Amino acid sequence: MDIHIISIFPEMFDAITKHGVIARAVKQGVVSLRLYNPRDFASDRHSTVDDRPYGGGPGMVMMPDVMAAVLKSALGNAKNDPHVVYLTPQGRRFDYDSAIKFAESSSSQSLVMIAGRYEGIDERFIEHYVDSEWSVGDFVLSGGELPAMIMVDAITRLLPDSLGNSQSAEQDSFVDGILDCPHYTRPEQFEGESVPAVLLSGDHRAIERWRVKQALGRTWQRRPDLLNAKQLNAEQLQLLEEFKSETGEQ
Ligand code: 9D3
Repeated sequence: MDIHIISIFPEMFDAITKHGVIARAVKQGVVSLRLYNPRDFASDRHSTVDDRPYGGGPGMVMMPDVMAAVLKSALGNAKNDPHVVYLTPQGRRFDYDSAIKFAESSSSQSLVMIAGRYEGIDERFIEHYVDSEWSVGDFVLSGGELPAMIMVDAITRLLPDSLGNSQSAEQDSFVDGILDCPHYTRPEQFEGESVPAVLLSGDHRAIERWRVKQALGRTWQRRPDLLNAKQLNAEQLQLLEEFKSETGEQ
């Protein structure tokens, strides 16, 4: 998948291109990332990319002509049928299902992601060039760079051959619509607490049952919205009831 990212702070993306899963995916050719700085496409000698808002008020607005110029450069490098994404607080909320859809379309579609700064981009540019608008949550950030990195990370790890261990993607929280179970490693005693005995038992069926029970129980405690969206089968309902009576909660 080729991803083209437009940002006035391209160095911020070193955070994902130089470390971890995405760096590995880039090295293996699973994904390619290219950055484009709107400043390089400004027409004045100060490389201005923003201007004061018509109608007055605080803040600055990214100029449509500069953004069109940088976008055309990115589109010129896109391999196939580019989809233009704009990261904005006004966008649709990005989640695991959206990440799957982007990953599934990755073989036939290039992605162009535009990270805004200031108050955002002139609306005429958005109407003309943007295919979809995305937010990563209901909190105010300083720009679209971190959201763009969040989306690239979530999508890249779903691409075929991206993770060294393809099993860990399948075992992800949310894959089954519920939270993960707790995890333990050595030492067996830590600050007076021992590891749950079942995990030391060697009884793999009992361990799997305990893990599913904990996952369901934690989802019930912490994210009841996820459980309500999911139809539990008879065994899952039984495990959740066991969790409730074992923890003394209802
Ligand atoms: C403080 C400025 N706000 C007007 C009163 C509007 C505003 C403009 C630009 C708020 C945030 C931003 C910068 N944020 C993003 O570009 C952004 C974002 C976010 O802030 N939260 C969640 N998802 C996203 S995607 C892009």
